[in-house]
Amino acid sequence: MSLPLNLGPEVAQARAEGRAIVALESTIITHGMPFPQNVETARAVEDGVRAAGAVPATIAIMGGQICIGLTQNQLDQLGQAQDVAKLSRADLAACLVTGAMGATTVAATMICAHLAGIRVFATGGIGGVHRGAETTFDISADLLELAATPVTVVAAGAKAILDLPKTLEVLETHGVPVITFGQDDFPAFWSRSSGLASPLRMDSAAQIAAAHLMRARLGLPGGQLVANPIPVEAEIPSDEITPVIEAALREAQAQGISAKMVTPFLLDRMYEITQGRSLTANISLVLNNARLAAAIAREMAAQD
Ligand code: PSU
Ligand code: MN
Repeated sequence: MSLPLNLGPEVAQARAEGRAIVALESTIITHGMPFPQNVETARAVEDGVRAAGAVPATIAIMGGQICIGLTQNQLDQLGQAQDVAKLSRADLAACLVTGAMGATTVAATMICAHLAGIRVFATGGIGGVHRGAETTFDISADLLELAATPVTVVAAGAKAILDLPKTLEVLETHGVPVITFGQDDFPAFWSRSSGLASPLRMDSAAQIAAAHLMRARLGLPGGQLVANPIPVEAEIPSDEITPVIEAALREAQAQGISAKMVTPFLLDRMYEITQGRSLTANISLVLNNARLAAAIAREMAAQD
């Protein structure tokens, strides 16, 4: 049986021509931002990839197919649908078999991108080790996917709703290169610095692309995490965001939020507490990541 892979026309053409393609996830659309900003942002991010000379491929599961590159209609449908499944590695096959609509997380997007031969992926923030993981065991499957699947993921670091030191430790254990772009400190999503040193630093897209290709030559499985700091003008300093994070975490605990609902719950509460400012920052950093990912994808296409 063939793969249930459905390439959008723009992606199919780019693939035939060997052009640079950047994968984009869909959980950020269904579970990360409210409508209509989710759909507007998804379109702006796609345009940002095009303006930087690559082709965007937003990935989601629709009608029993892995859709690589959504039409405007599909994007609208996804952005407004209720009860879309949040898919990680564990849920992907089941969703394809049942025909339900599913949004791909970082982990699932990496798997689908790799099946389609796409090596670079831009998002906002990755999942990680949650605070209190020593009792809940809540560690995102995104981390293990980075260890297994050869896709370079550009994110603005990880949110400080997570336990960032433990997140870096788990990445280290599993052999995932964590490369911060243009600075020594690992960024913390809304803030440019987490106060933690980044394991690696690179200052050019060409080097990041070369490092990805070198890992493949060495026979090392897995991808790379590229941490791209939020633009200065969009940053929310950590002394402002920390109390908001703590309030959201307290509410999650009081309401017994667990498993897959933890990240969406926290994002939604932070949006409300900051009166939308967390979303404005989120949109700005995703656009910034899309541009860097496009530059890396172009370098990779040029180097091989
Ligand atoms: N972090 C964010 N925004 C997001 C997500 C994470 O700042 O939208 C989404 C991504 O799709 C990520 C997923 O892959 O949440 C991680 O979920 P979990 O923690 O349940 O693994
Ligand atoms: Mn989790």
